[in-house]
Amino acid sequence: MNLPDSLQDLSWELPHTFMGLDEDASDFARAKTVILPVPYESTTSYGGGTSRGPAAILEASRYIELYDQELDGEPWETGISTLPALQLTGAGPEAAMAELREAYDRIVDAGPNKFVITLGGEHSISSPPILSWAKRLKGERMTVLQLDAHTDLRPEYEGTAYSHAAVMHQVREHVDIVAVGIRALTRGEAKLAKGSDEIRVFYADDIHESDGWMDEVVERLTGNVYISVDVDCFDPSLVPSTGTPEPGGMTWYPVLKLLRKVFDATNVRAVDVVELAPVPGLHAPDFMVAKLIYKMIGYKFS
Ligand SMILES: [Mn+2]
Repeated sequence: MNLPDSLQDLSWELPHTFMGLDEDASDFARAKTVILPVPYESTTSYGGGTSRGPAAILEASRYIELYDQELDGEPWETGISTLPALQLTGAGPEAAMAELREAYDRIVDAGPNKFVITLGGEHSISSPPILSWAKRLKGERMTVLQLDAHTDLRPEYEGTAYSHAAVMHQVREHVDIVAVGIRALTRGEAKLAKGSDEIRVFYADDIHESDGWMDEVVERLTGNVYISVDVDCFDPSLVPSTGTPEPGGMTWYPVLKLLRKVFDATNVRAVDVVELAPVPGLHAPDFMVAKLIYKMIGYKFS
C-alpha cells in the first residue's frame, strides 16, 4: 500500500482485488492471471443488473479460502492481477464493443502469455475478446466452449447485431462453437446449429443424467479454447441472480468436472464469465461464481 512505513502495519481490511490479494501477489508484471472487469450493460432484455456483476464477484472473492483442497495447492501464488473496471462509451453498442476490442488487444499485447479472465456485464462483451484471439492465432482454429442456457445465435436482437442474444452469431464465422447446457432457443437458432459443422450443441435435457457427453465435448475442442461462461448455464436454484433464469440448468460438480477435463486436454487461452446480476442480500451466487473463477485459475496452472 502506498502509505508511510509507520502506517503499514495497522489492521487494514483486505484490498478490493480478486481474492483480496496484496500489491505483490496482484502485480501485473508477475501475475499469470489478469482479471478484467467490464461492467457493461446496455442491451439486456429481461431482468437487469449485470453492470453490478464484476464488483459483486470481486467482493465475494475476498472471502474464498486460498487453499484449494481438490488440487492440494494455493493457485493464487501464481499471481492474479485485478485491473480497474473498464468504462465503455455510452455511444451505442457498436462503439462500446469497438472500444472493448481495442482495450482487450492492448491488454493482451502488454501480457501476451497471461490468462485473461473478463468479467461481465452482459454477454455481448464476449465477442471482442473472442475475435481478438481468433485473429491473434491466425491460421490456428480456435473453439469457443460456451456454457449457457441460450445459444445466442440470433443474427440480431432488438435492432442490434451487438446484442447479448446475438453474441455467438457475431463470432461464428471465425471460430468453432461448442455450446453446453442449452435449453432455450428459437427455431431458427436450432436450425442454424443443426445445419452447421462448426457449431455443436449439447442440450441440457440430453446431458443431465450422465457424464458420458463430457468426453465428446473434449473431442470436439481444438487445441486452442476460449471459455465463455454465462452464469445462466447453472440451475436457477443455484444462480437465481441472472437476467433470464431458465429451469433445468447445470450444477456445480458436473461443471467443475467438465472444466477440469477441458483444461487438462486443451490450451485454454482466455475466459469470460458474464450475466451475473447480483441480488442484494443474496450472496451465495456471487460467491459461487467467484469460486468457479478461482477453480479455473487452479485448473489452468496446476
Ligand atoms: Mn444465456
